[in-house]
Amino acid sequence: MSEEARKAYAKFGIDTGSVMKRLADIPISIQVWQTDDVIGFEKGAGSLSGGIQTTGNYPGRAKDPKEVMQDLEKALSLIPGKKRINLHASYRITDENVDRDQIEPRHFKAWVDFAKAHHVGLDFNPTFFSHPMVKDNLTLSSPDPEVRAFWIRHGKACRRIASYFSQELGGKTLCNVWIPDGYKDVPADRLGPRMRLKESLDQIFEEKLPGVIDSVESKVFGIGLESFTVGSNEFYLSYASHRKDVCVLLDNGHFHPTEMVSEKISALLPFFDYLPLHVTRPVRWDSDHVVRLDDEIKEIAKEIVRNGAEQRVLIGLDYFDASINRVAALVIGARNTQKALLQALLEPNETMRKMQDDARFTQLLAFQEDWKSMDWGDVWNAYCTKEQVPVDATWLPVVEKYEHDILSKRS
Ligand code: RNT
Ligand code: ZN
Repeated sequence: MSEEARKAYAKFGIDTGSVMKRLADIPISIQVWQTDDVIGFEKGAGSLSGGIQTTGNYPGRAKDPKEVMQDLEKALSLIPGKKRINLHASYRITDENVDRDQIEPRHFKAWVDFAKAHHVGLDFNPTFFSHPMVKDNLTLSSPDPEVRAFWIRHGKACRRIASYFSQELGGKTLCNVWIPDGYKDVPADRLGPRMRLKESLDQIFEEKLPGVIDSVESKVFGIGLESFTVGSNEFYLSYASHRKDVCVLLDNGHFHPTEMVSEKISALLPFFDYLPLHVTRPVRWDSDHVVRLDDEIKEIAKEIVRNGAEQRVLIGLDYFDASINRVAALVIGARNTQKALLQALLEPNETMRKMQDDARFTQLLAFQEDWKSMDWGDVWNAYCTKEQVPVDATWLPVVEKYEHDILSKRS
């Protein structure tokens, strides 16, 4: 790093060395599903359902565990700092013909081996979509008791697998429940489905399991399910506050376009030990574009860092773009998230908080704006070098070579 950059920050009491250490310690959970367009490894898997969609047909999609792991390895080698891998139940690796309600830890042993080899933690998600037992777009809220029972068994099985990950790898594993349940058109009964969802969740969360952080993820609508979502924000917030041992996950693609998840973080931190996030970029809808270094990600990062919540807000990426190189997509979104965190760590947060408390708002505005042209890019490249990953503008050729040698040869 240039001496000028170091000095410029030191002048405001910011030690770039300790900032880099803090940044390296913030885990980013990398979504396995970006590598294969959310298809997974189940027999007959192929089409994504549940109101979510990948669009694009870029060549080189990973099609089996070997290819997915190969792509993840490449991405991990280009992303600095602490990483985790975020799995879905549909990514189990086994020759056994087990359905989702029968899965066990051993079906995920290969992932534990992968995680150990790459010194990463694992997070987990039950898969409540792309399956014949999703009946009329419903799972845990279905009026059919058999459908509900199937998905309750699945939820329970997944929490045990999450607990196994934590036992094997140390630390805690997030197990996040997202269901697609909803209606395309105006329902005649809104309470019935929500009461059934509540009861189903109660059963799923009944067993106390060590090492698991349980969360529930709301959304506004899905494609084909525009009029009603059973698991809305208010529903899950109430559910989680009521129970205390479950937290809510905020996906920043799951709110109305003028609502900001950055604004919600400080509203939840006083009440929950953990606040998991799905970091994504919605374009006009929950489109899950690759995370750019835009204003909202910067604001989210500030809310995490200046509240000292780097180990309480659990950052997971959740986007899936099939129209560009998928390894590059992972790298770009992860590095942008980290750049936002770095910028936040480099801000003189205490000085600005004091300005606010003293009602020195002119000073604060001037300071916030001037701060935008500080030379954080210099610190970023120094950080990448320290972490032994390529600096900006040098990682892409690595991915291009990988595309040429490996991805372009995939059928
Ligand atoms: C869907 C949710 C959910 C999924 C992943 C694949 O709208 O965001 O989190 O994207 O679980
Ligand atoms: Zn999500």
